[in-house]
Amino acid sequence: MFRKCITTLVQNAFCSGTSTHIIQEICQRSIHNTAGFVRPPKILITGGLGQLGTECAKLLRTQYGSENVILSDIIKPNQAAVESGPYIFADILDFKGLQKIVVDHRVDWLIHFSALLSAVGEQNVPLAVRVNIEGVHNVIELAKQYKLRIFVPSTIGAFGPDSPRNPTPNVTIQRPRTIYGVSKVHAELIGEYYYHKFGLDFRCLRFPGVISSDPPGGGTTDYAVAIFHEALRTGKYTCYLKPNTRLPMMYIEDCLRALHEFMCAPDDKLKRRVYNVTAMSFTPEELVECLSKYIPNLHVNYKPDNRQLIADSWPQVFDDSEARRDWNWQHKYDLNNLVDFMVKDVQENYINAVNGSDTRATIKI
Ligand code: AKB
Repeated sequence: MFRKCITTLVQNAFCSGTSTHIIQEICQRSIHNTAGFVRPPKILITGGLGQLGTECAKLLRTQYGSENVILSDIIKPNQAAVESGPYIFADILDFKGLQKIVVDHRVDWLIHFSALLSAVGEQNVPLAVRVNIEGVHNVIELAKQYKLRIFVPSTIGAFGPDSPRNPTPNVTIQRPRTIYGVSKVHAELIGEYYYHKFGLDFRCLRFPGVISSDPPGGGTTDYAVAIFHEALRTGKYTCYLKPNTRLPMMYIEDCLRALHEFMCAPDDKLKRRVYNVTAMSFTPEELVECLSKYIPNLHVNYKPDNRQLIADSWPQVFDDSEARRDWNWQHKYDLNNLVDFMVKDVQENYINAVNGSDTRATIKI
């Protein structure tokens, strides 16, 4: 079906004199097989049961077909994950196992989400080194051997106290003070090295804090997700960052659209392999002010812990002008519509789903 659509699209594009931009895009998004036909890419997502994996699979499955997007992790999946499309066990520390998956499933693109985030990485440095550094060695080498296009996310956490924080440009000093940040700088550099040395199609976006109704695990920006769950359930929240801690953020839909557009961007548009992307920057008190419109009696207090030190070394405002210039990155969600979507999503899918609709905190939707 997809092949037929693409073939027709390509024919129509040529016949109707469609711009080369569209033709390039069709070609970038698809793979030529030996018979010269185009087919959708076969995509493997590692760390698929983390914050981004399931939603990323959902988006890519609408584009390329359910059977072409394989979600993987070492965690036992729930029923919904199994029913939504292919799900397999993949341990990123097992190189042979990864080779077998790529060969058996004829993988073309690898989206590598497996990682320990900033706060949890500090609690288990040896594990973070294994997952975030050895894991990246494995997938980069794998992508080289099998000529895969590979996406590895980086982060605002790849910067540190010596970096300019407002704004933080695409290329500047990077001296992070967390193992998470160090491992992400390493991923950026080894990916770029493989690109220059071996022609590996390595693509990397530095994401800010990503906000989704699915809870993330172990990050410094997680307060901006946890607050929705807690505040809607109880009308209260204790924030582990100071009220004026400004950090770059984006809604998950923008984040995954950025990832997909970047994966499809024609090679000749990419002046770099690593780009900053963002949508907004806000502080806990600005988020609380916005959320109070929905929960008028919301009560938030502030008890900074060691995550404050991490946040204080990170960018406050992220300069993503190079992504906007080179491959036309544009965000859609600002603080107001992000809060509106999050309130509805968390209320419907988490609070009401557990409690029934009568026991929620008094909210105005
Ligand atoms: C974290 O807080 O560790 C992550 C990130 C910004 O990379 N959300």
